[in-house]
Amino acid sequence: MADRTRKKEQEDTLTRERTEEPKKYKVLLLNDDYTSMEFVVWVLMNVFRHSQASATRVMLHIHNHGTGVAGIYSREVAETRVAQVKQVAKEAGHPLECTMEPE
Ligand code: TYC
Repeated sequence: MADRTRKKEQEDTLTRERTEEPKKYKVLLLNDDYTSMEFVVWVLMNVFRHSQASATRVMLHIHNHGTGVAGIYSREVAETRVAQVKQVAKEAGHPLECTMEPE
């Protein structure tokens, strides 16, 4: 392939990557045997802005299935939410775990 053609292809690729939607990340809460249901509902309402009904639904899903999605965000916001959950869980003395993964 001519060098010129290869260069053009590379530019096209770079342009396409720049115009793609930024990746979104799922923030997951993990079940455990010690964190109270009330605290998980509080986290879902106060960190992830769920209504009481939605927070209760998500908490019960995590309790029954082991994990569940608290919210979907840009990388930066997801990182901030994970850090917030870890901080409030630590302060409250709960072992609640929170992670993120690409959508
Ligand atoms: N399994 C916990 C209990 O029975 C409740 C719980 C739900 C804990 C969701 C963590 O992410 C969680 N008290």
